[in-house]
Amino acid sequence: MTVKIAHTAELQAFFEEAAGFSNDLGSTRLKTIVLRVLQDAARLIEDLDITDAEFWKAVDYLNRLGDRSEAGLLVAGLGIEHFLDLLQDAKDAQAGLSGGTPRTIEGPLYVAGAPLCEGTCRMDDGSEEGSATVMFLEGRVFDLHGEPLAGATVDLWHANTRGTYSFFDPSQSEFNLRRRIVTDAQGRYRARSIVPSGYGCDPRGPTQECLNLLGRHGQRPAHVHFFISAPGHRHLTTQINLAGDRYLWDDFAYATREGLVGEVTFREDGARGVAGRYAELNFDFRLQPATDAAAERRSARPRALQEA
Ligand code: MBD
Ligand code: FE
Repeated sequence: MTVKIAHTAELQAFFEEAAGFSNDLGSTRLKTIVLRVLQDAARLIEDLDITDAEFWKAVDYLNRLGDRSEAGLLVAGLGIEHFLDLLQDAKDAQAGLSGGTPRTIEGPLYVAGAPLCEGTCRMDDGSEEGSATVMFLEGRVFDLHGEPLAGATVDLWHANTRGTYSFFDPSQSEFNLRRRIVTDAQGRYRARSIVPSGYGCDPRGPTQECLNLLGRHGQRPAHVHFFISAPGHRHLTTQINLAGDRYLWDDFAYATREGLVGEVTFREDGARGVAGRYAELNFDFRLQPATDAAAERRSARPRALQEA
């Protein structure tokens, strides 16, 4: 027989006390959120007959997840970060905001403050020369009328040939494969970089441990992340996911969306001063107008090396 007590007045009063509602200090917003977490956790425990062993295993899991700084990875892998995009899309639809390049998740691996350059730059430090394929990534930033946006900031980051990111992979040089490019008078950005590989969760990490128990892999297709911003326009967080990757539509983080698939063309014509095979990836972005000043900026999510 299942015993249920979480709904009783006595328990509700107890959770309100635990959430700080019997004092007038602290944050009302946080109290409201914590009360809901306590109520929902209690219901989950009684509804699913969570055993003591299961409960304490979950507590231990959270400790291990934090020890490895994988909380941001787990929320991506469980599709919660994608859910936030779907929710924002639905809010936009209701508010009549539409058009432009689709948003998709930021993921947990952005680092603020990458080198700034005008119009064009090289993103890789040359350390994978010989093993990596050179990639010329370029495109333009437009508004919804098709007018090019000069002076837009294209803040982009991607993995190396092993699927790892500088800063989080301490073997890479500072800001390797991370740049901020200001678009030229034609709204154009150009980068010389290398073709990235897809990311895979650490097979011994707590996120993959959970995914294994869900019968799931922890792989992402090769991709490039972008923050695009321009005065008067709405900040865009998005990615290009590369066509032809076996994980393109089987992304453990659910970031691939229609309109965000990039076609890589491989050439071997000696043009662009590269000996041998190189890649080209062209991708344009379209920004919505900003409805207020806050819409021009990225969210205040905590990030690595946030600028002052
Ligand atoms: C990544 O590179 C990434 O983009 C996401 C969303 C999750 C883990 C690694
Ligand atoms: Fe990524």
